[in-house]
Amino acid sequence: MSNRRDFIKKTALGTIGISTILGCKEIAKNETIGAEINENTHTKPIIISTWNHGLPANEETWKQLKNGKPALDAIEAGMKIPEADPNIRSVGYGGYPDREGKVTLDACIMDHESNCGSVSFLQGIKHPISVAKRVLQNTPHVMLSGQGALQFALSEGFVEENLLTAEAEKDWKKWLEESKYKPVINIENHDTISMLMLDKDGNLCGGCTTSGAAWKMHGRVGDSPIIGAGLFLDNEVGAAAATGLGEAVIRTAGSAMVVELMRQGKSPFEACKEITERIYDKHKNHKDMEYLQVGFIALNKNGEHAGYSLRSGFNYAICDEAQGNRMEDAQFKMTWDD
Ligand code: SD4
Repeated sequence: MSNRRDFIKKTALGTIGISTILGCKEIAKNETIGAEINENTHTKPIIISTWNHGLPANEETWKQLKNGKPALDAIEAGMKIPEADPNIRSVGYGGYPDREGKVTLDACIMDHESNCGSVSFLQGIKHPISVAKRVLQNTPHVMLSGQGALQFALSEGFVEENLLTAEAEKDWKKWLEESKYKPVINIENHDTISMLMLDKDGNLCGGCTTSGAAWKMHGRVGDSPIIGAGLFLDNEVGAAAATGLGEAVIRTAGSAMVVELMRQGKSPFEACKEITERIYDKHKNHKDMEYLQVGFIALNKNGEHAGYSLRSGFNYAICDEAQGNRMEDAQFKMTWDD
């Protein structure tokens, strides 16, 4: 637990004075934990992404948009940044493997016409978000899984490669010494990346990509590739995405419910908070589940956005013309000590 406390402290300090440049203006951010709800942004386009690795992802997506690329291509390009980064242990190449030592990836993408593409339990392909986009564009299906997803990727020209880096393998071998099934979430602040975007025409789209919970059982699929759980949007209403313990998000159809609450008139903040609290209520044993963490981000048709998490430490990156690319600490229900 002390690790988590240190991490939370570090996160708070890390965000003080963060300054980022994004082809527009430089910003210095001074708010930290419990920052004001930022629901007054009315600019388009706007991109929001989970965690610190959302910053470079947003930056790339923004660049693509400015170069006139279609929204889905821009989302894909942004998400490929953390997927390719060997230092991010929870996404793509360099992600932690399952308990058998296999890196298995989940990803999905969705556009404003509710077209969806998704891959789950995909091995050996560095950019699952790109395969998910091809599923959307080139198949009559929404989701391909495992060997079939790999076969499809290869038929589309993707190249199979080893995604287990020496560092991730070392950590896995260390874990094997005790071999406890304890998904490690939110400790080092580099988790699943989910991205939501409202483009200049006022259309929504989103994506999500992850290597999932570390040391998961072989074959386990989380919420991230599941439309309605890890990601959902309705172009009439808004978009939502999740990070954290996938099982908890699937149980509550998390992202779909956040969007549905926005349809009923709730703000992004109110919707994220209500579903997070629903998850809390459904896990009465949360004290025995010290790894239980979920976080949601949401963006509505007006460009209003919010993030909210069950436990402290969740943050998300926001990028728009007015304020550039910056981090916001999400409000939360409880700390890791509660
Ligand atoms: C999963 N939701 O596989 C993913 C992991 C994650 O923050 O988001 N971690 O359950």
